[in-house]
Formats: sequence, structure tokens, C-alpha cells
Amino acid sequence: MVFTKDQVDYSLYLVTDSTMLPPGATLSSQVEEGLMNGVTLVQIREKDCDTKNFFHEGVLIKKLCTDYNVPLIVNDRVDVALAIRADGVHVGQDDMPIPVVRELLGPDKIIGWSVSKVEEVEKLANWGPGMVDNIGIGMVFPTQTKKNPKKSPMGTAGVIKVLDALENCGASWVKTVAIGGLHPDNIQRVLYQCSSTNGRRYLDGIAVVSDIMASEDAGLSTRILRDLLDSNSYKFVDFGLSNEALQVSNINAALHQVHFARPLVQHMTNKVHQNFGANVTLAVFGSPIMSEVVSEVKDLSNIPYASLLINTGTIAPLDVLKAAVTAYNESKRPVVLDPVGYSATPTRMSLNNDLLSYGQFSCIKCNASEMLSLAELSDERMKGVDSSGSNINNDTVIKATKIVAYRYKTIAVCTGEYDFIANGTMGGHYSLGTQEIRGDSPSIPCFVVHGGNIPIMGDITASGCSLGSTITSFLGSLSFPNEAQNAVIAAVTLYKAAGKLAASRCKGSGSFQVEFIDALYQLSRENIPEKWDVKYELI
Ligand code: 3NM
Ligand code: MG
Repeated sequence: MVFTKDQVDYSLYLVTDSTMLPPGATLSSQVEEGLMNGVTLVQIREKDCDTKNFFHEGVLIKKLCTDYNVPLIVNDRVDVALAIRADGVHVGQDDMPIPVVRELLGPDKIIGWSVSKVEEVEKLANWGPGMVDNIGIGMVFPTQTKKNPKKSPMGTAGVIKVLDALENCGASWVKTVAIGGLHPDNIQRVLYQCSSTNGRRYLDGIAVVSDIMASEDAGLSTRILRDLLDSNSYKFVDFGLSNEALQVSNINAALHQVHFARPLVQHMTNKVHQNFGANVTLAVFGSPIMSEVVSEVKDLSNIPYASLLINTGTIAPLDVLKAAVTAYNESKRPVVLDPVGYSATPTRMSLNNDLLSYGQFSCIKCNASEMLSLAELSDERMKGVDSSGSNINNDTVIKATKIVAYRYKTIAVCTGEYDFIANGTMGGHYSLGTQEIRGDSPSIPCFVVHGGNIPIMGDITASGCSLGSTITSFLGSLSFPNEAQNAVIAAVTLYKAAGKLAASRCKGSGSFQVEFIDALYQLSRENIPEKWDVKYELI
């Protein structure tokens, strides 16, 4: 069988490594288990094999692949690929130059290249079609498989940069797989999060080594990966906790639902926010817990209606935050991020970027200057602009909010005189390849919540942070899919209404704090949103 390039299915790409085989397995037996259960492309990658053995193993694997009608790629060794009549070659950045590989293999063979940087994409785009057919984008996450790696993990954000570069360079012919540390617990998130910003390009597949090669049951491991790839839907929050729960279709119902569920809201937040945030949470029917202990995150995340707020104002250790996000993601409970001072220092930026690459967030809430930085739209002029003195125009803020929502597949909330809420979750759907265009950042829904400025909000500490507590309470209470957007709108609207009421009653910033808790308490219990002097609408 000779494969034409456009017939290749990149969805589940198995890369071999015979140094990690479990007892009783051989290279061939593991590959065959993979082929029987959904592997669509095989690469022999044997770093410690002499030429004779590489050739003989190659002949065996080539025969297997032919039996299963799957193309075979050889890593590095153009000579071995030619000798065993493989379908192509994969090379890294430090291997034989691509134009030479192409010359040796001829125009019809498949050539793959390991890529991690935008410059490398520009290079392959300059070569034009007919040179590189596919790229392995990696390493995405840390891995034990690649000994002495020359690059560090790029996270999903790094993959997105490469996909964007392919779009910007017009390299539409290049197929993409992500590689490095990919396993059942993260592949759906990778497929879901990794799309180009213009919405045209998704990964064509994933490549794995250890998940299959080191598995005691390679067939089962492959099947699990295959099913996750094919499901096309990442349920990162599992609603449906109780039959008694209300369908949350408006603010009134959302408030009823928080009242009913009394969600546990775990805070990993800054010291200034802790006390006020706990009181705000209680006022909106939530049950706050302030804990930054790794050993209990799993237990807390398993409590019904648990939700997590991460606020990076006082920076907790990254490993604690990562453990918490991982636990809540695994328990399929909501996680909200408040990236306080995102671009203020490189430390904060890299911590937040790490979190965003290693987890899935249901909501990201921040002020306009943080949102612009997250969206990479801010320039020097905007540095240091805080939420209160903001002079950034609303169109730019809306654009940034939508970019962030879309990039992180989340609900992005940007606070200010007008609060903007953009929903980039796409219902949890993902797909492979470029054929299906699921919308881009300008096309996602965006709402505005307005009711006038409340300047005194800026005169007390932790008022922004405690909106995070409120949103997290509302999200934690949910029981039905597709309600998250409404819950976030309800939380933001309630918060603004309480702010206005408190501002009308207080004597100064001290009594505003007290009046604000009272107002939240009162408005949640009365639950008559029609009477609030705050509106929201789709823009
Ligand atoms: N190439 P595992 S990472 C072979 O970044 C390889 O280019 C990488 O192994 C790259 O699936 C990698 O066991 C190893 O993590 C991937
Ligand atoms: Mg190599």
C-alpha cells in the first residue's frame, strides 16, 4: 500500500521506544495492540538501537503496519526508512536538514519535523508546500521519555502560539500533532484548548510514547485514548448533581440554586481578601473555606457543589495551586482564576501562565488592564493603568475579553464601570483538524452589565476579589449543563446591584463595607432582580 499524503490520519500517532516495554511485551506486540485498537500512524523511534537491529525491527513493524493499513514513519534514519520502504521520516531540529531529507526521499514521502517555536514555523512556511508535511509540537508537558530534552515544556499556550504562527504564515498544508506528557487525564483539555485564535485550526492529533509503549495493557490504553479523541466533547465540569435542583434560566433561578446548594467555596487567595471574601461568600449562600494545603485538595474537591477560587494577589506556591487546579479538574468541579496584577512582574505573569497551561478554568475574572495583558493587547501606554483610573476604550476591552475567553475556552469577566462577560467555552466541544470552523474570538457571545459607576467600590480593599468569591459560589451551585454563562451573569449583576444599594446608604468607605455585606445579604434573600437598578444585555 502506498499512502498519498492527504490520506494520512494523524489522530493517534504512536511513537515507539523499546526501552520501556513492560515484562512479556515486545516492540511488535505493543505496536500491534495499538494498531488493533485505534492507532492511525506509527513512528519507529529507537535511540539506542544499532543499525542492524533497527533495520530488522523496522521490517517487522512495516509488515504489521501494512497489515493494518497504517503508514509507518522512521525517526531520524533516512537510510533505514529507504531500506524498509517506510512511508516517511521524522526529524528534529538538530537532525538532517529538511531540504536534504526531501531530496533523498523524493516528493511523495511524508516528512515530519519537531517544532516548538514561531521561527521554526516561519522557516517551514518559507520552504513552501512539498517540504514539511507535518509537525510534532512539543513538548507540551514534562515527560520522562525524552532523555536530556533541550527544550522545556510549552504548555497549551505554547501549542496555541505555534498554531497561530501556522495561520499567520499561511502554512495550511502542514498537519499538526501535539507530543510530550500526553495521557488520558490531559488529552481532552489539550485538544479543547489548542486552537488558533482565528478559529480555523485545531490539532490534527496527538502523539504518545509511554502511554502505550509502557502500558501493561497496550490495547486497553490505546482504546482509552481513542475514545477520548473521538468523543469531541470535554466535560470539564460535571453538572447534574441533584434532581431537585432548578434549571437556572435567569438571575432569580440562579440565586435560588445557590441558596439550595450552599456550595463549598475553597479560596486560595490573598491575605487582604480572606476575611472579606469569606463574609461575601456567606452573604450569597456560599460556604467558604480558606485552605492552601495540598493534602486536602482532593478531598475538598470531591465534596458535592465544591468549587475553587484562585486569586494570585498574595502568591501561593505554584505547586500548591497546580495541585488544587488538577484536583478540581479531575473531580470536574468549577475553578475560577483571578490573576491579580497579571503583568505587574514577570513572576506573576509566569505563574499565571503556568496555571493557565496546566488547567481548565470555568471563569477568569480580572480588571481591564489585566485583561488587556492576558489578551496580549496592552502596550507601554497602558502599563500601570489600574481598574479605577482606566481610560482604555470599551471596544478594546471587549475585544480583549473575547480573546481571553476564546483562547482559554472560558467565561472571561472584565470588571469596571461596565462589566463585560464573554463566553468562549463552546459548550466543551472540540474537533480535530481544520475542516470544521467553530467560530473565532469576535463571534463568541459577550454581555455587558451596567448600572452606573460605583467609585466607592475602589475605596475599600478586596471588592474586586470578592466578586471572584461570588462568581465561584454561583458556579459551584450549578446542576445543569450550559448554565455557567447565566450563573456568571447573575453573580456579576447581583454584585453590582448590592454595590449601588450600599453606596446609597453608606457614610464613607468604612460603613460602605458593612452596608455592602448587608446589601448582598438582603438582595440575595429577597431575590427580586426586577427591582435592581442594574441591567445586562448581549452586545
Ligand atoms: N518528542 P511521552 S517529546 C519523542 O517535544 C518526543 O519533540 C518530543 O513521550 C518533542 O508520550 C517526546 O511518553 C516524548 O511523554 C513523548
Ligand atoms: Mg531526532
